[in-house]
Order: sequence, then structure tokens, then C-alpha cells
Amino acid sequence: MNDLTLYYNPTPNGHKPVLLLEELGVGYDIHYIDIQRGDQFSKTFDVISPNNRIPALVDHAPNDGIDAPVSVFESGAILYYLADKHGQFLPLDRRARIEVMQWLFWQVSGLGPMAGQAHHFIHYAPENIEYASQRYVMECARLYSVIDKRLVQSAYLADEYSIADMACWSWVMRHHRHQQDLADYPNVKRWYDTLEQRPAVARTRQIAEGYAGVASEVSDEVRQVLFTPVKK
Ligand SMILES: N[C@@H](CCC(=O)N[C@@H](CS)C(=O)NCC(=O)O)C(=O)O
Repeated sequence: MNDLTLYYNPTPNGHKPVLLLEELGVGYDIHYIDIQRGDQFSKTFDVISPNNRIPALVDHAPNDGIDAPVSVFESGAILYYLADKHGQFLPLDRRARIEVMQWLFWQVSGLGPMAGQAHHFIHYAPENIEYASQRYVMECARLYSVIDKRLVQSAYLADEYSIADMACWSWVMRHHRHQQDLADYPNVKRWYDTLEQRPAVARTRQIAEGYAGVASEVSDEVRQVLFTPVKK
């Protein structure tokens, strides 16, 4: 057993910690959470991830002088925890670090939720609500323009390749699902093509292929698990 256990499903938020772990080259075990079946609502997972979402991480050997595991939920917090612990992909210098953190926060509060809602209304909603899907597609377009503008000045979102790029890559890889064409964002396309050449990105894709993700068409049963407003 490795010191790190990643609670995972092959979704954009799930890819993020895999990519970082692959970049770091540290050992980890994957605990697959079948979100279509409702594993995220189990009592044991609720202790690790009170938001009932993947990903989550348990570090059984945090090496911080305290003899207890560290448990982390929220993809951004997991990226921060691992990058900070291993001293990679997150600079120590305060100005450089906040540059990474601002793009990481931008991703977890903006691109992820907006693209996620676009996916929902385009692909999963039981009825077509044009206003909702267009609202989220337009917001995705705005957000892609923001990073396109940033990537005119810099090869990466911060000065160097960092956890902010990893967080954004995992959603940009689904650009067609939120109806974005990378031809409209030449700098995002250049950045994306550069990241696609990284061996850790290829391994992340390969790992994802080994697990069943959320199907592009979901059954009523799965819709009930994933999209019912209140769970007891
Ligand atoms: N803000 C969270 C979002 C996590 C999230 O939405 N995870 C999705 C998969 S991408 C999930 O677990 N969905 C299960 C559900 O909706 O019940 C993060 O960044 O970790």
C-alpha cells in the first residue's frame, strides 16, 4: 500500500490530482468512487469528503510530526497540499506563489463550475433549456478569452508550468463538450498542445481509460443519483 490514497473517478476534477501525482512521480493508490452508483454518498466517503464529491486524498504519512493521516477534499486544495508538500509546481517566492494561486482559484471558482453547468444543460438536463445552456456556454467563452489574453504574455498561466495549468488542462480537454472551439483561442490552443506533449498528461489520460466514467447519455436511474437536489 502506498502512503497516498486518491478517491477518484475519471472526470475533469478527478484528472487534476492524477496529473500532479504523475508529474511528481510519487506512488499512490486509486480508490475508485462510482459516482453513477452513488458511492460518493457512503458513510465512509462522507467522512473524507463531506461535500460528497470526488476527488479526495488521504495522506497516511504526512511527515509533519503528527501521527495521524491528513485527509483533503476539493481538487484545488489537493493540488495545493501535494505541491506544497513536495515543493514542486508551486514556487516558494510569495509573488510567484500568488500568481499560481490566483489562476488556481480562478479555475476552481470559475472555469470548472461554468463548464460543469454547461455540460449539465447541454448533455444531461431532461429538457432543453436554451437560456441556461447558452448562458453557461457564453460564460465559458468569456473565461477562455481571459486565459487566451493571459497566454499572449506567458507560455503558462503563471510564469512557469504549475498546478494552475494542471487544473485548467483538465477542463480544457473537454472543450468540445462546452462548445468551445480552440481555433477561436490561438494562445489557449498553443498552451494546450504544449501540455498534451507531457508524458504525465498521456499517463493521466491512460489511467482514466481504465475506469468507467459518467456516460455521455445517462439513464433515469443515474440522473436520480447525480442530479437530485437533496440527498438524505
Ligand atoms: N469543487 C469540487 C467539485 C468536485 C466535483 O464536482 N466532482 C464531481 C465530479 S467532476 C462529483 O464528484 N460529482 C458527483 C456528484 O455530483 O454527485 C472540486 O473542485 O473538487
